[in-house]
Amino acid sequence: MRCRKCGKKAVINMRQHRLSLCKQHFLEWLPNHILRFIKKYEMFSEHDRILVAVSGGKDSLALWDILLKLGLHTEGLYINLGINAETAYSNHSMDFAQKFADQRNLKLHIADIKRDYGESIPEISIRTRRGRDKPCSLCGLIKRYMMNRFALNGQYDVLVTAHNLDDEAAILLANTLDWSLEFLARGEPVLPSKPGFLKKVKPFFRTYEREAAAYAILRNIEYMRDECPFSIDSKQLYYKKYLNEWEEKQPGTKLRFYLKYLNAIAQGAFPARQELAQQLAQQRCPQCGQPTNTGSLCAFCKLFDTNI
Ligand code: Q46
Ligand code: ZN
Ligand code: ZN
Repeated sequence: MRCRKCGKKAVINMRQHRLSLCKQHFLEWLPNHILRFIKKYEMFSEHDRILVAVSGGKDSLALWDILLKLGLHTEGLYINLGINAETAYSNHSMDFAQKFADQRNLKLHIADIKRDYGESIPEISIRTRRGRDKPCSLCGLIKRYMMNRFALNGQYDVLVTAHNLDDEAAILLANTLDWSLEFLARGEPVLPSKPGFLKKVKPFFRTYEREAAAYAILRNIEYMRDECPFSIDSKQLYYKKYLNEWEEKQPGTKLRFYLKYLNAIAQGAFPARQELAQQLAQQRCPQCGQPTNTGSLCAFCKLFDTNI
């Protein structure tokens, strides 16, 4: 396997692009590839204040590194979820994110669910009896809320997350199997700002997980390799496994699946989206002021409501 650009030994073969590259050309190619789609989808420009959600894992640190390389003005946000029993997963992940930021003189903000709201994710999960063995949907809700609030309060222009193509394809598969129209209506890589919500973008939406991992390793980025203890046997990993099998037989399956879905959205496949946006704009949570479609406390504030 030889690099298509220089003929040296290739370090990665991206079968979906029919492209093999050596270390030097891959490290040049990936940031340019990302930049091309940042521009095409009008995610942000060099004038914007960008908040990058970092987990300490390979994807978010590789993406932060690339945004830095592209000369963009970024700050990071790490959310400590308090998943610290046995493996100290949250605290270790935070150390990797902090080290990355310190080495490059970057600003990393730390939000901490236990410090700010009094309980960790596992504790909230036990008290509310929501997903005690697998608090992932609760965790997702809390992360989305905290990221959005922090980004709005800090008056950033855009919130960036490092969801890669493997994540997006697995989420899409899960939502399609459930015909979950509400989630299918908002799976695009750019969610424009609307009242109470900052613009949210996913620059890695066309980047395979193995490309992000290769980039992190080749750039010698130190990242958290352990997975969250709650991810074991998660549905998302299960769907990723199947998608990888299909990808192996037919290179480009994941990319095609997700891009065709974006085409379907563009053709108006999920009109529920407009109605939902209007409902959200009209109603506010009496506790925190965030938009909600329930007419009462938002889903986040409900978690801490002692009247329930
Ligand atoms: S951190 Fe949270 Fe993930 Fe852990 S509890 Fe589940 S959702 S697996 S990305
Ligand atoms: Zn080369
Ligand atoms: Zn609220």
